[in-house]
Amino acid sequence: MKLSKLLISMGLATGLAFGFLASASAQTTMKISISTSKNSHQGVGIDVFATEIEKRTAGRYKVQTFYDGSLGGERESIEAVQLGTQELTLTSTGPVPNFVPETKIIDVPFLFRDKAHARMVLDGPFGQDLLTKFDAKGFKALAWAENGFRHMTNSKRDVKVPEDLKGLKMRTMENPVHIAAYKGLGIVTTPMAFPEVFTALQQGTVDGQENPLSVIMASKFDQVQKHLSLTGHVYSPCLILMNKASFDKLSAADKTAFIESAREAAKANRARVDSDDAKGVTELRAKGMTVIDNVDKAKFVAALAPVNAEFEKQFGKANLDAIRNVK
Ligand code: EAX
Repeated sequence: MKLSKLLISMGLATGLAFGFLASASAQTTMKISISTSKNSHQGVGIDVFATEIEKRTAGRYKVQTFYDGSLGGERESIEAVQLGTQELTLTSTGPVPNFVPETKIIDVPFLFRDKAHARMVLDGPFGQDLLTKFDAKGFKALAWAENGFRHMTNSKRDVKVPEDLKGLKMRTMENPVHIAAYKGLGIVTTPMAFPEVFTALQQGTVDGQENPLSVIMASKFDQVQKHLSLTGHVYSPCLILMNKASFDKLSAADKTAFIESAREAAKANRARVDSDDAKGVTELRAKGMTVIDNVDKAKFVAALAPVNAEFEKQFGKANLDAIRNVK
């Protein structure tokens, strides 16, 4: 072999070896988790996220999806994302005030008129500004998603008026705003991580819980709860959170890809919440639940007046009104 040929073939071999190494290390795998099942509004959200990320980064990033709280409950997942042992999670705002207290205001009951109002606030300047509050706490908040409006279920009785809630032992999220409000309604509050809820309802550790139709259906709470009241007492936002250091390492184009994928995920998630809301009552009745669908919300708002006065002090009446007045 002539020297020139030898050099060319050596060069080729090295090139191939480097090429191989480069492509082998070019794929980065990340984890994302949810507390509900694959066949749920959150499952749809993270599935779309994973597909979009692969597409938008030409396969350089791959997102592994974990359902049913298999990596832990929401608080644990948020902690894992903060520490970086897990890159991503889609979580409700339930446990979030313990990490980013500024989010508390959006967990105030009867703050949003309907889903369109909530989505407008969260996708608008107020919500987008709130996302930036996560930066200082080790997160990049990519986008808002949702669970929908929360309703009450229990195994004891139909809840038509606030008085019916008195003395009911209900599981709540680990959320200080919810807990204060539900106590104000006379509920015996039992904060608990979501993965424990089904068993707690089944064993009668608690009488009831509250969650949107999307969550009630995905988690088959109809198997362990008889009474559902469409109280719609609070909107339940979700967030797609990413470990800040993992996000900061991305190229500018990949950062955009991650944010846009999260927005696509939220779109799919919200569309599924809408379809769950549209068919939920019929489905849950068919599964044997008694559904009170004519709850007088004004009575619940009135019962919450003393707690609301506290919220106005804590969050500022002007701030609450600014959210209420978004049209
Ligand atoms: O995000 O804990 C809850 O009740 C949440 O709504 C549930 O984990 C879905």
